[in-house]
Amino acid sequence: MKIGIVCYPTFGGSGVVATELGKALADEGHQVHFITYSQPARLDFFSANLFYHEVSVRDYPLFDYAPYESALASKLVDVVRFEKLDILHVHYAIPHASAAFMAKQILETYGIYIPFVTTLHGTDITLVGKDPTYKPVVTFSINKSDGVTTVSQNLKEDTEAHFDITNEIKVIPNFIDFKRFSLKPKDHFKKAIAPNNERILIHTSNFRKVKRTQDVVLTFEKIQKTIPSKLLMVGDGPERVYCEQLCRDLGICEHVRFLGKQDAIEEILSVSDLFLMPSESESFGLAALEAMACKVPAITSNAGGLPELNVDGFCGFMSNVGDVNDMAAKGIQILENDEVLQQFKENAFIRAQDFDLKKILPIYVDYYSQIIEEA
Ligand code: GMT
Repeated sequence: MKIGIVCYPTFGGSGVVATELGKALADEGHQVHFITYSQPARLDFFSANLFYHEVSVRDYPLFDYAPYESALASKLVDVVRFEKLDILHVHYAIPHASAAFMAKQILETYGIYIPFVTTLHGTDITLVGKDPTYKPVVTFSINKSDGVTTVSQNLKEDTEAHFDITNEIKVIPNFIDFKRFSLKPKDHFKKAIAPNNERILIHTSNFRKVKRTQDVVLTFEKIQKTIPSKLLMVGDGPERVYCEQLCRDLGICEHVRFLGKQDAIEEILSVSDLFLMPSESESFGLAALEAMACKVPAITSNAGGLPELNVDGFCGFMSNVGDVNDMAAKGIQILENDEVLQQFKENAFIRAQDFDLKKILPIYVDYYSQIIEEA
């Protein structure tokens, strides 16, 4: 198949899923064309089946806001026409689904029919999409998509509850590529972080409010009173400064390292013992799956789609949003005994295998074929 992929080319989960999916499809022999405003973060190598088309938005003194959606739709028309694509797969509703619909309409005037699949990732529905500013466009473009997927059953139900959806939604969960995410021998790194063999806790995110990163610090502060431990905070974003201040206020700075944005996240996960994800809402929780693949159990909130990933008492525990006392108690339960910790680590790895790329990729391929056939 010749597949066009549209996504946000940033470190966010939707961009990661789109990029990893495109790479895997290309490995399988499909021709994959990424159409984005800059090179996706994990697409920094050459492959014969991968193509990248940059959407450049021309500025003009009249524009207070450059019309990205129109530039994207025009680029889609161009790429579909000249590369003869079979299907478009757009990740994140706004503005990708509506741009795809516009491109599809324009292409029909050339006698070209192109179906498009929209994958909803979470914040495009839970935070942004429900805003009246965007809701009519989000509803319309979901209903006009030839196929719609969500990354969890919870996100599907949330979408159906808050939008007037007439389309069937298919759930295809996030996936993990074990070729990249697996335990790496990084003992020297572990020694540098935890010279006295302390337990290592980790949080990775974009430090947006929805991630409740201050709860990570509060939970850690309680755990380290009982269990000698260190905390790694990976990523960057608006909440980071407040977390740093909180560490100062609590007097725990010597036990917390803020590492900023990191590419080789699997290496840092490989030295970690417990992952913390106390999010306010999380449609799936890809970062927790990446941790589990590297044998790191997770304490998460029970929000959104997290119960579809985290199996309470098996590969981690879940707590109510904001209940840092419960998260700390459950963290201590996992960390205080070597054998218990080892068992949770093995279980985390077992759970991650349910989301192996090898299992999820064929679901996408079959879905594309079905959509193309129905078109
Ligand atoms: O979590 C983020 O801030 C990034 C966000 C995005 O929209 O790119 O991630 C969302 O999509 C991921 C991939 O499908 C999911 O694993 C994340 O759970 C989801 N984030 C939220 O729902 C907050």
